Amino acid sequence: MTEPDSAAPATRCGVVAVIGAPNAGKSTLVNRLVGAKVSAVTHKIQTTRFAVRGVAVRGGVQIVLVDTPGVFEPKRRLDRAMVRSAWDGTGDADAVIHLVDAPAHARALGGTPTASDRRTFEDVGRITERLRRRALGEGGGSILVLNKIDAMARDRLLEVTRTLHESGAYRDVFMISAETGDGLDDLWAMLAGRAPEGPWLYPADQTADAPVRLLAAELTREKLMLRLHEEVPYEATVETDGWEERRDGSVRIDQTIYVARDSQKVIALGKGGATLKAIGQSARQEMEREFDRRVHLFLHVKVREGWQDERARFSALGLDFDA
Ligand SMILES: Nc1nc2c(ncn2[C@@H]2O[C@H](COP(=O)(O)OP(=O)(O)OP(=O)(O)O)[C@@H](O)[C@H]2O)c(=O)[nH]1
Ligand SMILES: [Mg+2]
Repeated sequence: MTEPDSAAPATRCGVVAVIGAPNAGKSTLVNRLVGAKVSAVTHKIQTTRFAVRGVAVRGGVQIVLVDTPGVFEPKRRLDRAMVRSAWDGTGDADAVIHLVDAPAHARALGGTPTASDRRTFEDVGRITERLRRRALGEGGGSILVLNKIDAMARDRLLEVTRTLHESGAYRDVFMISAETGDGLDDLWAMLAGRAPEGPWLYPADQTADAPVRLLAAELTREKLMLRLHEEVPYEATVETDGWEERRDGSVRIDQTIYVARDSQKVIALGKGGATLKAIGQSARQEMEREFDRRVHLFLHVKVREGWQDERARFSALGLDFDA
């Protein structure tokens, strides 16, 4: 006969999806809570292309955070697959956070909004509507989290909160700065308090569940997005082709950057290959930090017209080609 082990403290584990318009700070929030870089962050929209799971642990609680691509009106096939991946990410979650760029929302409500503020405002409206319908169906309600409060006057927050809260889609409101960490302890306390009792889904020392080759490709794509302008980053994708462990503990990583046109290859290479070299250098440095080992990184640029219509490129990212 086995006695129930009453001495062992109960563990908790919850899955929390973070959804929001492009550029709301979803990846910044997930990285911050996890305490490691599990998802790419840039100032550009549409940085995250597929749902990424980061694992955060504090005390006896493990929270699996699902970072998702921004939700916007999709036009291309890749956009559709990204938006589908975002909503799919909320499917098996115990809780859904809707992260909103509060300063952008405040400007759209009554200020001097930019075109991108207006787009964000519309995206937020569509997300709220879908979450509202979901709340009616499941009686749950999502968590509204207003981000970037470091970048706005506090008195504007009230109006933002009121207009979003009256939709009835949300059961809680939090105000945070994912960048400075302001408000994150309160947010964590709520998430931890509501996490169901149960065993952890991941080992205590694991922070991400994406294969390391995919994480490495994302780090390179982040550097490429930061360094290249206009349409190039959106028409590029990165794949890890080779991962070779060396006896001295270092690793050789070979990656291909696919671009859609010759002119983009010229830009990606830069004068005498200088741009590619700089991208490679900062990607390698970050890989060495994240993987805690020496990295030899070899980047190749290939023109692949129409890669955005190739099934294989989508499955490399875990995206649904037929979304
Ligand atoms: N001032 C300020 N900026 C922030 C904050 N959180 C994120 N940012 C910035 O907002 C930009 C977008 O951040 P991301 O984390 O990439 O946003 P995202 O929602 O993941 O974007 P997509 O993946 O493109 O949908 C970056 O430049 C961040 O540094 C914050 O709390 N305050
Ligand atoms: Mg992101």
